Amino acid sequence: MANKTTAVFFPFDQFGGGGAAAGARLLADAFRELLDDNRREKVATRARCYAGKVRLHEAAFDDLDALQTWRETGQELVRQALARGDFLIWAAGNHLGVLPVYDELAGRDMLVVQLDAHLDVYNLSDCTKELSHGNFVRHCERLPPLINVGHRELLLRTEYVAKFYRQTFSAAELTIHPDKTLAAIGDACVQPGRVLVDLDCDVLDPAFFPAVSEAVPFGLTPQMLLRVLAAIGMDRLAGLAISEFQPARDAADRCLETLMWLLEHVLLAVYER
Ligand SMILES: [Mn+2]
Repeated sequence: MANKTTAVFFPFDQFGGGGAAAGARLLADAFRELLDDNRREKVATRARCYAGKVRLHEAAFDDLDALQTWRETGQELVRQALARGDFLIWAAGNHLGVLPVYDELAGRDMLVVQLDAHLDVYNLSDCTKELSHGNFVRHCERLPPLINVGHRELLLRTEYVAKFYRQTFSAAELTIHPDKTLAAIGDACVQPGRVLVDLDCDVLDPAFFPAVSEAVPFGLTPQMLLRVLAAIGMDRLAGLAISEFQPARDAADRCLETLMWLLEHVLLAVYER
């Protein structure tokens, strides 16, 4: 069981997916409210298993200095959390805001399972060559071992994708052959090190989660997302990153509630294991 949890809210959303910083800030508010509610509750609830165990850190990017050093600042926050042996919750703005986590995990004994509609290695004619939320995996000097689950890619060729990803499991494979694909995901996660799950919200189908900037049809249901997490194995989980939540496109806080439910579910799984 993890000693403590470091929950970092990292509202960075430059270079694609602008507006997702508000998502990270909204999650920070909701998360703080959750911890406060738990503290006030006099009846013994399951939430007591993580009471007093969560450190919350909210980064801010409201001046040029903070923006210029975003990557180093982020990496240092991840390094400190891992050095303490904490479980890591990383709520970024856009997906690029998870890059500091990748930077720090490269060279460590940890696998990243990326749940994302996109393989963020786009080099197509209409894509910027500069660092963006859609190509940042190409820009890593060193990458942690990477697996994608839930992509809807129909253009990039297998040999190109294989330069960056150890394995990929598309949303279509998961839908057509769920049991076989879930078993293969579980097999891919059997390794000496632990696993960080990197959830880009657009892995979910837009019918369930419309609050993203780059929605793609034929996505995962929230129920399938739970099955994927179970297949990875909660006992292997070292952290959860969340990104690309665009609250301006949410409807009656449905997507916010989806993410908060997931965070509570993961905290319970970590501290009740
Ligand atoms: Mn994406």
